[in-house]
Amino acid sequence: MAITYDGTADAPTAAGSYQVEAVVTDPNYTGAASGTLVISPGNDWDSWIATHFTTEEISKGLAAETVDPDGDGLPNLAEYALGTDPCAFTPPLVAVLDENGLSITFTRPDNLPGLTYAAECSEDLDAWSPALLEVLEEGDPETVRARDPLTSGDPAHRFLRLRFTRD
Ligand SMILES: [Ca+2]
Repeated sequence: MAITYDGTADAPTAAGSYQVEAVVTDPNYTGAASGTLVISPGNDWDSWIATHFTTEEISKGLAAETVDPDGDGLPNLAEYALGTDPCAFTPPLVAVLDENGLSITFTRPDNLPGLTYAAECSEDLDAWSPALLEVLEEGDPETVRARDPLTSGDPAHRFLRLRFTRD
């Protein structure tokens, strides 16, 4: 049996779509089959980096967690956490003030491995305390809201931020 993937005998490992041909090579039998092999990219950090950055960009440090190559204010780890493109401008997240407090609503890919989301609020950008993080709508992506109910401190001077941490 001879099996080829896009015409070569080497089985692919990178994400993509490959034409597979299988041909019986036994002199006493004949047969052939073909199909398409689809390898989907994983959703872990390393797969995400490999999907969005070239080897050269990675070696230049453009794929590091805290770097922001598209200059949109979201470092790469935040782009990964939010499921956005690290090489194209993403509109900033907007905080909304209403009768329930200060909130930021965002979407995120479901079940990114090894990633923790947290929300924190502050009056002075120095001391931060935990804020509520609630899933509004499950799915992939799912919709999540970070909320500071403004039940303590000075509601006129409040800051709300999202924190993403990788194991
Ligand atoms: Ca960015």
